[in-house]
Amino acid sequence: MAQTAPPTGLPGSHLHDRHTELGLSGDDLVGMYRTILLARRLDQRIWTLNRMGRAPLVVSSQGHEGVHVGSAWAVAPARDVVLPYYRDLGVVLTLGMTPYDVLLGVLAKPADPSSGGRQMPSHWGCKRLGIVSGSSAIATHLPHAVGMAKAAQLRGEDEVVVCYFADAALSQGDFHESCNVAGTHGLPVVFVCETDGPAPALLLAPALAADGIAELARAHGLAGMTADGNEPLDVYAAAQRAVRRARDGEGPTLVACTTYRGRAPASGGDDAPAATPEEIEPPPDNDPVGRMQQYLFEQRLLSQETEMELDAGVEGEIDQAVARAEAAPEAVPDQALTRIFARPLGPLRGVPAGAGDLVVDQPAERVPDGGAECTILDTVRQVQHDLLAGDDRVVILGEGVGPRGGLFRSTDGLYATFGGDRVIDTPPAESSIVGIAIGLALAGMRPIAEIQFADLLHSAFDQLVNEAAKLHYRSNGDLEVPMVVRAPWGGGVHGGLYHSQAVEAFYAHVAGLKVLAPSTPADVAGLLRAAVADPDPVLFLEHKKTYRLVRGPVPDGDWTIPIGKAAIARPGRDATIVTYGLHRHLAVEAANILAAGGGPDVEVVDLRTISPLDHRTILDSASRTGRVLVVHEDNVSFGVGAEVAAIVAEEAFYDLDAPVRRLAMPDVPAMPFAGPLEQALLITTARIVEAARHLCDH
Ligand SMILES: Cc1ncc(C[n+]2csc(CCOP(=O)(O)OP(=O)(O)O)c2C)c(N)n1
Ligand SMILES: [Mg+2]
Repeated sequence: MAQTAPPTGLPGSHLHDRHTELGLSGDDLVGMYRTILLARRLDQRIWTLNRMGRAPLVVSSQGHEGVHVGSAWAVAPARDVVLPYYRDLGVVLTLGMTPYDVLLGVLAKPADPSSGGRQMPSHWGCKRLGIVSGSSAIATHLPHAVGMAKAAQLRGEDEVVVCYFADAALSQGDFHESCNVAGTHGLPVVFVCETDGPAPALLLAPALAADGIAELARAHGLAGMTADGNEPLDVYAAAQRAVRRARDGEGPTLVACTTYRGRAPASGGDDAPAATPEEIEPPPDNDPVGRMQQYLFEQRLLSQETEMELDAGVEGEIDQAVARAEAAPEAVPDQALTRIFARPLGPLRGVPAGAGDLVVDQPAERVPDGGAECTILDTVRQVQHDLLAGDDRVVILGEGVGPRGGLFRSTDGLYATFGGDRVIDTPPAESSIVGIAIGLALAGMRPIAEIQFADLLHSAFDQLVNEAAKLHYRSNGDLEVPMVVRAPWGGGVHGGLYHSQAVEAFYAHVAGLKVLAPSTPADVAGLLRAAVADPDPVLFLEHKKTYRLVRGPVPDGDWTIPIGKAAIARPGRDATIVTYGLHRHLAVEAANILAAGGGPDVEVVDLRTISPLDHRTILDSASRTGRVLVVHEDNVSFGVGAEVAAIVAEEAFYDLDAPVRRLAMPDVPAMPFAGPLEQALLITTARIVEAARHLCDH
């Protein structure tokens, strides 16, 4: 290789050979430099395409290349798992994505390996390369990294999970909740924080220096390291140590890297200038491209001539990638309607016939006869026991699920039988409970997360709605989230505002989630097994008033009940009550009272699954009886009743003899504690009798 005289005496110059100390060869160094240069040139090209009107959005990575390539060089691609931040072009190039892959994303082409054009550019993902799809939220992926690291720890694998984020994440609860669990469990995870000064949107918010960030990590039980992010070898040294610690079972590390923002963070209305010139322009010797180049010159690993050849090679590779990506086929509209569920259970509402994913109808298994009488609570416990015994991938996690056996005792005895690796006590932090379950599921486990009360699930709304529900869609079908979240719901137990809520409508609204609310011990058994076997995220709601009140036979065996199928709880001719949960039992009781008194013969449809809703059973019943009453204890407005009423009105209107009615809780915030106030809101058997009679009198 031709040699050039190295510049000497410059600030930041490297007179000693640092890379050999770090175990890097000359080829490694040239490779690192080429990747850094590729990231810079590709970013510059994407800006150019943007200014020419050929690329709709740039999420710039300029300035961050030293952090990206320096850290990702310490990762074993496709063996370790990486959860990048949206700015991490250099990370994904190091891991094996090509400029063509990147440009397919920039141009939102269907062949984009990250999301098939579903996400904005730079929301990276590629299962083949161990790159896990992220959202636009700044810290929701941290608990996923923790869950994936927990899976590696449980399996005894020496895989390391590396998770990137930046300063803004430090203010998020998910950061603190994730560090807390990573630290207390000693997980094989490396967090890399890219500090480039306050974001333009946050100019007034205090920023932490790298030392402060590392200190924060130490407080959570992680090792905290700092690195000069403009110095790729400094970053590599820290990342290599952190990865080695994780691989050797020594626990998690946070590497805080200081860098700078070379351009506006993204294109758009406010992309120039992003901040004051002092904030966006690096001091002359701070650019990681220049620093690495200087090091290579000094170490005689590169000459000006070979550097120019290398640069021309990079430009040529980008030219070709642009041409190929621009020529790649455009998305076709029907692609918007696919890959919502890994296992679609019915045609999706609003999707035209012939579009969308192929639905494979699940044949209903025959449920055996007989079986011991059990309560719902006994059933939940026994089925979880059997699932843990039958499948090593099943783990239970939640607050107090371990030796204490769960708040309602629904995991009683499971810790003693299966130990703390299978029945995992978590801190009282719902977002991380669900987020970690997502990570476990992404890593191929079958987590069952318990939330003490459905009312407390709201702090995990983000994880359920923005993450679990969208991962399959946003990864264009690359990823699945086979996770079950169990939560006791419902009122009538003097639980007050925060231990009584009906939450099903919030989640049933979300495409990508399956929401179950079974009401008999047999349905709980069959549907809990089906939920754990299902490749999609399932919210499994157990009405807490039924826990000890409702008893019924649970046949032996591991039969399942198909998700998305309602049951006729009581056949009838004159009217249909559509309901679920506790109110299935009250509705059957009401129907029996009416029949005994010579009144109408009322059919009761127990939905069992809220989403996907069993249209066929509802419409068949509505068409036969001509009258429909929906009963639920959730607020009357915007609830399941509204959806059922709309479907019946749209598709069975001419079979109706009366308008569809709803009997539901008035639109008050939640059930109050005082007995008379709670009584005022409860939907009782007597009220169902009255409402059904009124409907039949129409
Ligand atoms: C949960 C959440 N809140 C707010 C935002 C809006 N937002 C987009 S970028 C950004 C700042 C990010 O700053 P930083 O983490 O330092 O990353 P940088 O853009 O500097 O690389 C914010 C607050 C978001 N994406 N997610
Ligand atoms: Mg920043």
